[in-house]
Amino acid sequence: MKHQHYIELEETFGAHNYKPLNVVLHRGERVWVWDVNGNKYMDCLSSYSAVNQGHCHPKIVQAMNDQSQLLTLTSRAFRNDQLGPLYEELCTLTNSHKVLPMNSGAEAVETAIKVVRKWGYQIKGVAEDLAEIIVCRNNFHGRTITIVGFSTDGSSRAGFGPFTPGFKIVPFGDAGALEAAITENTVGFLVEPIQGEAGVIIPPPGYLKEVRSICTKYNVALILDEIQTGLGRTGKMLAEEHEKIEADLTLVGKALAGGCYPISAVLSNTEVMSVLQPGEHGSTFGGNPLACAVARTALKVLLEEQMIENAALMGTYFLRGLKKLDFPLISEVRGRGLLIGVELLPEAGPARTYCEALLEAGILCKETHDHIIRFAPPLVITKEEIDWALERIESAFTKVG
Ligand code: IF1
Repeated sequence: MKHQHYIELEETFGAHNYKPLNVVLHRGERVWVWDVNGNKYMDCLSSYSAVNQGHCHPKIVQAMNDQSQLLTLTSRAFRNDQLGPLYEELCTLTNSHKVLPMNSGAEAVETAIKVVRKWGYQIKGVAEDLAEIIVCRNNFHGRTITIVGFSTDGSSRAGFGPFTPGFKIVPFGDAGALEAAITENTVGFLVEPIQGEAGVIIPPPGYLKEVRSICTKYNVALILDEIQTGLGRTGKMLAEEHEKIEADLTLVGKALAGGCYPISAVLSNTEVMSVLQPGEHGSTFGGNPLACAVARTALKVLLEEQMIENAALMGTYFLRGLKKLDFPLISEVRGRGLLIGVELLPEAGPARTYCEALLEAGILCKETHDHIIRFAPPLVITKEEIDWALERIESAFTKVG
């Protein structure tokens, strides 16, 4: 079928909730993807950090093949032989006590909201239905009604009201503002260690440490959304490690199964999750044996192939190379590990134009807002592949600029 025909099918029969670049992909391997005409591209988005281990990692695919011929779904009405081992391996890797498995990142966020509210009423003693959770301006935590209700991005909220009450918004990176917003009804603070969608916004050094001590001081559950920053993306297993803190609840998803299967999880290293009793929360596919088997291998290769260390090394190398680009229309290059944002000056024109030029040059990436381009390749990228990319980024930017 022709490239254009695939596009027409999507446009004709699909809801238009995305405006994708007009590349029709057919195959992926490590950092590379090929379109239906055999053209090769470097994937510098990694499906928003869900393909950290590289496309179609052979061991992860093998695990998926093997388990899919054994047992794919049991529901949680019964037990299976993959869930417990995943729990143990996840807790060991993240220094957690408990795991609650879900499927999408948004479901993990919603689960955390339910758990800290219940913890607030039962343990902290907040009056029924008065629990408050503080979030940050420019947050991105998913697309459910409750989550977009506390978004500050108009396009995420418009037309979807009415929204869930009980949320307060404070500026990101401002620990004083967080402390000032806490009341006797505050049960949690939900925050991304680095704001991905907002444009790879890195908080001031020490922010997360201050936030940790404020939450401890006022007995507020610190919920770190590591769905995008976690699992090696920033050069550590979890981004919280850069400031040597531990959240009360940590949310992971995306790369948890290496981009081969949807699975997310709420990790708790305090007793917050003990408030949940049987039958009070769940999901048909949550903790299914196929997801767990794939996730176990995805975590294993992340460690065995030292992808996290590689993300730190290659991230520093990529960042340095981008900072050296001789392109005056770049206002800032920032990032941690292989989560990098290139901010353009307003006069550079829309970032989408640069993404289209990069597509022509063989690089797939995505603009966030209209003036920031995110570069987040799989963590297996090599120095030579980064050099290949830097050359083409420079020529594509110059061509547009
Ligand atoms: C889309 C954005 C990124 C996330 C964080 C929770 C979730 C996400 C920090 C929800 C998901 C995805 C969603 C996807 C595009 C992408 C995205 F542009 F939307 F904002 F990465 F920045 N917490 N992010 O980044 O996880 O329910 O999607 O599994 O909605 O288009 P999910």
